Order: sequence, then C-alpha cells, then structure tokens
Amino acid sequence: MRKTTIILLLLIFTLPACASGSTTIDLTMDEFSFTPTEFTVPAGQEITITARNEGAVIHEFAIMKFGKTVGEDFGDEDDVNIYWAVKVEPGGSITQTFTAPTQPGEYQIVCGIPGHFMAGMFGKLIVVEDR
Ligand SMILES: [Cu+2]
Repeated sequence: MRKTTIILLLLIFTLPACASGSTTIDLTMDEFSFTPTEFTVPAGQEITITARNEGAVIHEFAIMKFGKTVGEDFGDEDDVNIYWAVKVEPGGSITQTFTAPTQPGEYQIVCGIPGHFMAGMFGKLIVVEDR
C-alpha cells in the first residue's frame, strides 16, 4: 500500500474514537492555571495524562469526585473528596494513567496546593458515555 493510503486508513479508524472524548490528557501548569482548562474523556476508560509544570512552585492536578466541589478554597476537608490526583515539581513532567470515572458528567479539577485554587487554578473534566 502507498503511504497516503495507510495514512487515510489510520485517520478513518482514529476519528470515531476522538468523537467520544480523548484517552490522553496533555496538560501544562503554571502560576496559577491549567492549560487547557477543560478536558473531555470517555467514561471508565484508561486515561494517560502528561502533566508539565512550567511554573516556579509545585502544582497538583486533582480530580474531585462526582458532585463534590471544594467551595471557597481547597482545604484538608476536601482531601477525602479527591477522585485522583498527581503532583508535579516545578520544571518537572510526569506521565501517568488513571481510570476515568464511570459516571458521565462534569467533575471539578483543582490544584490542592494552599492558595492556588483561590488564585484561579481550577478546571473541568467532562466525562462522556463511551461509545
Ligand atoms: Cu498550583
């Protein structure tokens, strides 16, 4: 087969998977934001996240459990409501996997380092039904 045919075939088989949410998350963190701020993933699937910290202090990517938000600021009482989290040192980068929640809906993403949520470090994980 010619190269262009192979590429076309790859596109045809890859596109439907993308429509229901991505199984990869490519994230950059700094003071004080996530980029991008919103992610869509398929329910119950294994998600590979690559998180880079381009800031000068440690940051965290924490997904809250369904229906749980941190309120005014992230505190010790919010720890039990974390679904999954990872911390990245300044200048560092990590790649890890986690299983997306099975319940479709919107989940709050926060940085749990004191003061960072109030400074604007939050986002949204949208879990969509896997087709
Ligand atoms: Cu932070």
